[in-house]
Amino acid sequence: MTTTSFTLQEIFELAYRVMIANGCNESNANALAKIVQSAERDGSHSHGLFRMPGYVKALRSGKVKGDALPVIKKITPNILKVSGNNCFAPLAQEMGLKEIVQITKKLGVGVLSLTEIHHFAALWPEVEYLAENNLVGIACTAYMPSVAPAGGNSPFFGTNPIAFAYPIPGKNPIVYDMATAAMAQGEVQIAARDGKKVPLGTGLDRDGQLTDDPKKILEGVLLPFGGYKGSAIALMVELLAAGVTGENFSYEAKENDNGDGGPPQGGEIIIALSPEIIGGSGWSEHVKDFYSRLSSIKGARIPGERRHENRLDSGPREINTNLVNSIKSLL
Ligand code: PYC
Repeated sequence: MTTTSFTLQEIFELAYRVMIANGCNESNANALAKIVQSAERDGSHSHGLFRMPGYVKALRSGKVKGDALPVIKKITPNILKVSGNNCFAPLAQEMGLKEIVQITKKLGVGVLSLTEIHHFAALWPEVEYLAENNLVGIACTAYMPSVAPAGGNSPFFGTNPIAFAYPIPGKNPIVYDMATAAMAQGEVQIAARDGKKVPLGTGLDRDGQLTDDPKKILEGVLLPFGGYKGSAIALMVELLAAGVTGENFSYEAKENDNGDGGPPQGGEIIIALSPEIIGGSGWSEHVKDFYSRLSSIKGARIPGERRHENRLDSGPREINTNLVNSIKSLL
């Protein structure tokens, strides 16, 4: 694979310029370009520049409004609803998160319901922001059907990612963000592009047979991670992100989508909790002890650690040259 070096600033500028060239106003372009830049900075390639062609398709078809102004409404003292008016998710998140932090610090629990948004990015930025403010964050969103429910072999669930973050005083927060599919669809697409195999169990071909060929899985169906347990979590994500918010279930998102290849309209739910208010002031010592016992286990994986390590490198990132050329052609 041929790559091209890009500084983090150049990554931001490329994403920003492409968004502006395709009809975004400054606030939408800025929010989206920041998300793309942070994905590349942290090594989350399937959610960074790789998503740009899909974002542009959604703007060019008119499905996403590049000048959308999300509207915030307080439903109760600690439930906020942000109607995105068909913006890409990052601007609606940016607006809602600032306010839900203040609410949760006062009331202990905050719920942010995002509707009429188009989410195609990673979810860790939203929960990590909460943890940086000493709050616990949980977020999930549904997508279009690509994952079979356990026992079935036709798509019903989206990749339905769920993210969680917990503040650890004096350390980076614990943060995870995982598709409830055995592998995020973007990673399967990257493996197909790069001619790599994926682990058996990732998905089925169109005849319902297990395969390690990502191209055949993209024609067939992904499987949930962990069999019926992952399937149950994918189901929970549908019910929280679509059932609770009143937005599209994955099958509705597909039925209502124009098929342009960009992210469909959907919802996201973000739940914030204050350990200080709920657990009392001893929470920080308690969780520090938990963290030090966990991290003393040789080889134990701490979710979010790899991304935080990648972040220490402020140097250029290597980006697939074909991808760079296809993004530049969108200017
Ligand atoms: O990573 O599959 C994904 C995803 C769907 C919606 C937002 N991110």
